[in-house]
Amino acid sequence: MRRRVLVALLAGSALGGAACLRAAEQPAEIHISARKFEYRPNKVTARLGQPVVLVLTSQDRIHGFKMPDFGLRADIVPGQETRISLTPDKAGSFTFFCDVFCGDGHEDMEGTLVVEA
Ligand SMILES: [Cu+2]
Repeated sequence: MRRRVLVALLAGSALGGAACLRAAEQPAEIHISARKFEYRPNKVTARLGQPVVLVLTSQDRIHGFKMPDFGLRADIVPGQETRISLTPDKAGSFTFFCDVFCGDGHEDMEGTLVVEA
């Protein structure tokens, strides 16, 4: 019984379909896809004090993800998932942006995390 649940979870993860299998105590995943010169979605929402995992992927090349308000930064590499755990400890709107130069338009590559109280 226990083994069957584990197998189902592993299969779900491999397919990227973990959302429907998510156990209540696990942090919500926020998926963000990067490409020149945007994030999709470019506005995501979390709740104050509720753990989330940012799951970042790239469709074309290496991009960056930097969110100074929470001291976060990571590379987003094509073919990989970059997972960043975050438990927002303040409410408001916080900007994240690309800090790996990716061409003309790089400066406009940004998004917003809204943390609701
Ligand atoms: Cu860039």
